[in-house]
Amino acid sequence: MTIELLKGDITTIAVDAIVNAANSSLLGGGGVDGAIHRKGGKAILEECIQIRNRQGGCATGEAVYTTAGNLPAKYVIHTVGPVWNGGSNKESQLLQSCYLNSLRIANELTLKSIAFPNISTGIYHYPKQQAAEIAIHAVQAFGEEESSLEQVLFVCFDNENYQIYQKILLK
Ligand code: AR6
Repeated sequence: MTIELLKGDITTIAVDAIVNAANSSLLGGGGVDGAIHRKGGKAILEECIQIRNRQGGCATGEAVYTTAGNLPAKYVIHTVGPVWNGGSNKESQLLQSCYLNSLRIANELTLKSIAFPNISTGIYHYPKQQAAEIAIHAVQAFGEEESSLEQVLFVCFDNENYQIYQKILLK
């Protein structure tokens, strides 16, 4: 399994699944969530509503998947990152769970490639350096196990995250 770093907009990436930094309502919002729903079209929201009706949304740290609608990816895996609230409210475990649960879904769907945004580091204010360390460590740990995944991309929208990831991955 290779880990790659890209700078840009995750909605343009043609991988098997892109991950969305959603909220537990699954009804969309700002940031990357807004961009995915806007560009992916209403098919994504329709499936999110079905999931809500079935299981009442998505808890923090959990993940669900839908079609990617009009996006070049095949699926969107929606995960709900923790809101940063000082660091002693299980934020790190919950953020790690977001990455691991998304990777597990990708493996269950026998996908080969997945792209992650920097979950929780925007509107949810998770400190970027700490979030990057958790993200990279979770993906590396998952990569040690047997899975269908061959390629994991970290897609950084902002320069600060890109530089943080570059530094950690080059170590
Ligand atoms: N492609 C890749 N990354 C992006 C894009 C994009 N098109 N747009 C923003 N980012 P955020 P959160 C980066 O705020 O912190 C929503 O309202 C951004 O630079 O999207 O997990 C949801 O509905 C940042 O590094 O997600 C929730 O309510 C990262 O994506 C809430 O925001 C995450 O920023 C979730 O907050």
